Amino acid sequence: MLSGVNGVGKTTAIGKLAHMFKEQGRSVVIAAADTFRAAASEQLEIWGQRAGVRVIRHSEGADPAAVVFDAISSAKAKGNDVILIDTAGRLHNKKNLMAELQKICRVVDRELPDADFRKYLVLDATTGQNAVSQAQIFSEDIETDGIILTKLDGTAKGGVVLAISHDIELPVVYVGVGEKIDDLIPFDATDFVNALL
Ligand SMILES: Nc1nc2c(ncn2[C@@H]2O[C@H](COP(=O)(O)OP(=O)(O)OP(=O)(O)O)[C@@H](O)[C@H]2O)c(=O)[nH]1
Ligand SMILES: [Mg+2]
Repeated sequence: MLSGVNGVGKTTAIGKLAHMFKEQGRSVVIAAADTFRAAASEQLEIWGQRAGVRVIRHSEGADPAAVVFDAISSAKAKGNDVILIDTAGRLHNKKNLMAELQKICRVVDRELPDADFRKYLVLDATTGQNAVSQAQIFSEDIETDGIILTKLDGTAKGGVVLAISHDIELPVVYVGVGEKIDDLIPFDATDFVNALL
């Protein structure tokens, strides 16, 4: 499940992850649990087509947790082994939206108690120090397993990674380096530090 504030690159990262898992020979389904923003599901559908992956979607305004429930049922029926959950961009101070994320988590925990459920926070490298406070606040409300740091292809060097791993002790798992489907790479600390130096 990917979460994060508006526009950080969640949906793009879902598309890239779908492609990456497919390349690894996994069978993937995407849950379009951003039912909040107009056209979010359509955007995801395009990524699903590019990656060759099914997208489970409901109409705009539907309960995101219900979308996730359906995606899980569908994955069980079809024998998929990876479910990617896209969520609506939210400001961390919007309590109802955080509650919505927690509800999705409860559905996953209940329906797939043995799953390796990873909750990643997506952060935009170009937002600098603000990303650190986002990570702090999100990880208070949602148990977070790691960070996907996007837009590292721009001017940002991503020095913010050092602050995040130092202050919040969350690992960076993937970095986004562009807008194309294969512009997501697993984070490698040694490579990263060498590039910074
Ligand atoms: N250069 C660059 N652009 C990126 C990267 N990841 C995402 N983007 C761009 O950032 C913009 C927002 O991406 P989305 O994936 O729609 O972001 P989101 O977090 O899903 O946005 P909301 O659902 O509205 O909260 C798009 O124009 C993407 O093409 C990246 O790694 N590098
Ligand atoms: Mg999105």
